[in-house]
Parts: sequence; structure tokens; C-alpha cells
Amino acid sequence: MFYDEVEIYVKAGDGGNGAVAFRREKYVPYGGPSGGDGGKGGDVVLVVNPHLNTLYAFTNQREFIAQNGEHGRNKDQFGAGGATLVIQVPAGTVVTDAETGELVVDLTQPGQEFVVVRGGKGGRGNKRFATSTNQAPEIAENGDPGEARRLKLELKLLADVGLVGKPNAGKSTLLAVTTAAKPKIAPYPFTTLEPQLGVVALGRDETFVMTDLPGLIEGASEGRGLGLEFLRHIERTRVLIHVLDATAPDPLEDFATINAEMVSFGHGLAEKPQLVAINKLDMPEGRERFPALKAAIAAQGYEVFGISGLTREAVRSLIGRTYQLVQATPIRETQGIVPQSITPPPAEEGFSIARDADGTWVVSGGKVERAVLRTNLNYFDSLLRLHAYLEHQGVIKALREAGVQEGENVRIGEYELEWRDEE
Ligand SMILES: Nc1nc2c(ncn2[C@@H]2O[C@H](COP(=O)(O)OP(=O)(O)OP(=O)(O)O)[C@@H](O)[C@H]2O)c(=O)[nH]1
Ligand SMILES: [Mg+2]
Repeated sequence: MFYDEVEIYVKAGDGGNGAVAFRREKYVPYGGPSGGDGGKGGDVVLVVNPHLNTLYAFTNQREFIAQNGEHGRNKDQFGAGGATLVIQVPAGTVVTDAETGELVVDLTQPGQEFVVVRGGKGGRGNKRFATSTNQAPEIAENGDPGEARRLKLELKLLADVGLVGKPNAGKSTLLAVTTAAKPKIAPYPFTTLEPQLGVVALGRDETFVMTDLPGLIEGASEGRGLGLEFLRHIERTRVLIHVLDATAPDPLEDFATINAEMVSFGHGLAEKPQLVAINKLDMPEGRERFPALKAAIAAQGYEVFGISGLTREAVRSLIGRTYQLVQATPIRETQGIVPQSITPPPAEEGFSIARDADGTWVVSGGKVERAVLRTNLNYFDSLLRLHAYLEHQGVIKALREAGVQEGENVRIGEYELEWRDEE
């Protein structure tokens, strides 16, 4: 199997912090709280773009960080939400968590979207905390941090373009000079036993997958040579490049033989768009025969290129034209539809208490640590609220039961306090 794979880092935007502010108006002696909420951080979303067929675009960018939400401001102004960051992937991309190896999502349908990390909620401003008993609360929440994770993207490559031709025509050489693939090349027939796949990239979003195939000979469709098995490989391609060796004894006959084999194999091979690359024009003999060969093949209705895989002459224009044809030829059907599966977020209920080497009590647990992150520790009212929350969650009681003593340090996430027992 041939895979294109890449590891990326995605981070959603942090939520903006809520603001603590009070109205100060000339004729309003006790202006009320007016701190606005922070905006939500942007999500990171994967979207299937049916025009992509490789993960090549990720060679330039591997980190995707969505915008943070803006902080809330005074005068009841809410922070703006961070923009969603959209990452385009080809159909057939399988996404797993790079750390756990767990399947995140299987993206199969054009247009299918999946949120891979969610932006943090914006913190609430102090306006939200006014109550009948506390009309001037100095409480504001911090925004939640955006989620972050490393993802592995994997795509099973299917060749868009197949190189067909007689053994020794120069198919593997052409693959080697246009892609990063390292196929075996040698001056004798049947060098290629296992076809290689390579990504041909004209630009960041202009790519196609090409494969060299073992040379075909007369009778291949009946199982002679190595052909039959590999004719099945070409069945799925969209465009064929027929490579002809201009220095072979009878290139025109070679051309006819291969086409006849494709017709007898059936399965629509003969109907695929076919470009003809007359190869080895760096050889004087090839150069000399080229005009007549070109005329004879063009007369059969084919588009002909005269190239040299060795010196790369005209290889670029052949590739450019191939790309156009790939674009114009309907996409192969997806190989079965895999239902979308979603990893549930890890359970973060509960907390645990431990002591580290220097005697500090450490409280850990997603829920309580998030509460600490959300607290703006600069405001006394916010701290009181955090303590009420910890009390309610049973953290204070559990610490007491664990035996925490007056004057000892307790750490919850970023927050450290010295224990004072009021009872
Ligand atoms: N002079 C010249 N030699 C070439 C050119 N392209 C390929 N060759 C040579 O032709 C021989 C066969 O090349 P391959 O690329 O292995 O041919 P192939 O079509 O993949 O052959 P099989 O895998 O056996 O079917 C090698 O010796 C290459 O160096 C070319 O443009 N000019
Ligand atoms: Mg080969």
C-alpha cells in the first residue's frame, strides 16, 4: 500500500478574558458593572476539498493556530470571536491522534467537515456577576484555553496517472525525474516488478499521483509477462502516458501492441485519455525518427510530446498538459464509504490529590484545573468565587481529610496557595 502521511499540530484559539469595569457617568453616582465578556477562540476545522488528491500542501505548513477571542472591554463591549481556521484535505484522509494513535475521523465525502479542536469559551465580564447583594463585583473569568493536539493525516494514494509502455521504454526514468520516488532503473526489460507511486507537484495545490508500471508485452492481457496484475493498477487511473522508445526497432509497432493489449484487457483502459511521450530524443537516432513518428501517431488522433527523460527535455510541458487532463477527467469513485467516527472527549470528572517531592499538595483533575485557569487571580472577588467552587466540588474537604496542615502549600494547576484552616 502506498501512503502519503504527515503530522500536523493544530491549536484552537483561546477564549478572550472577561473584563472588570464600572460605568463612570457624570449623573450616575453608583455606576454599575460594565465589563464585557471575552470572545470565543476560533476552532480548527478539516474540510474535504474534492480537488486535492495528495497531502503535498502540508510540506510547507505543519502548524495551524486559530485566532484567539478578543478580551472583553469596558462599557459592556464584548470581545470578538476568533475566526475559524479551515484546513483543506483530500477525500480519503484518515485522521488519528498522533500521541494515542486513536482514530479521530475518516474524511471521505467532498465537503465533509470536522472540528478537530475547539476554541476556548470567552470569560464572562463582571457585569454578569452582579447580584442583589453584590452590585459591584470585581469578578471576571479568564477565557478557556483553546484545545491543542497533534494529528497524523494519512492518505492512501491512488494513482491519477499511469505510465504504460514496452519494457525498457523509460517509464521509471520519467517517474524518477518528476517525483521524489526512487524506482529501479536499468538498461534491461522487466526492471520494474513493483510499481512505485510518486507525487508530481506543479505547485502547492497542483499535484497528481503518478505510477510507473511494469512493461507490457504482447499477450499481457492473457497473463504473459508481468502485465496482467498491473493492468488492474491502471484500471483506477484517470490519464495514461504512453511512453515510447524512439530508438527501439519499431516504435510504431510497439505503440500498436500496447494499445491492442489495453483493448483486450477491457475495463475501460483503452478509453482513458492517453498522451504519447516519444522518449530518448537525446539519442541522435531518436531525434532523427521523431518527426515521422510524431506525424504517424498524431494521425491516429493522439497528442504527442517528444521528450528525453534523461536530459528532461520537454518533460515539464508534458507534465503540465497531463495535469490539465487529470483536472478535466472526472475523479475516480471513492473506495467505499467509511462511516464517520468521532472520538469522544476524554472524561475529566473528578480530581485527585497527591504530594510532590517538596511536600506541596497537588490537586489535579481537568475540571478543577479548568476552573483555576478561568479565574482571574488578580481580583479578590474572583478568588472568593473560586474557593466557593472548590468547596462545592469537595476539594477543600478532601484536602482536609488527606491531612493538609496549616501553612502548607497547595497547588491546583497554576494556582498556589498557603493553607489556612479557619475551623
Ligand atoms: N538515452 C536515454 N536513455 C533513457 C532515457 N530514459 C530512459 N533511458 C534508459 O533506458 C533504460 C530503461 O529505463 P527505465 O526507466 O528502467 O525503463 P522502464 O520503462 O521503466 O523499463 P521496465 O521497468 O523494464 O519496463 C535505462 O537504461 C535508462 O537509463 C532517455 O530519455 N534517454
Ligand atoms: Mg520500470
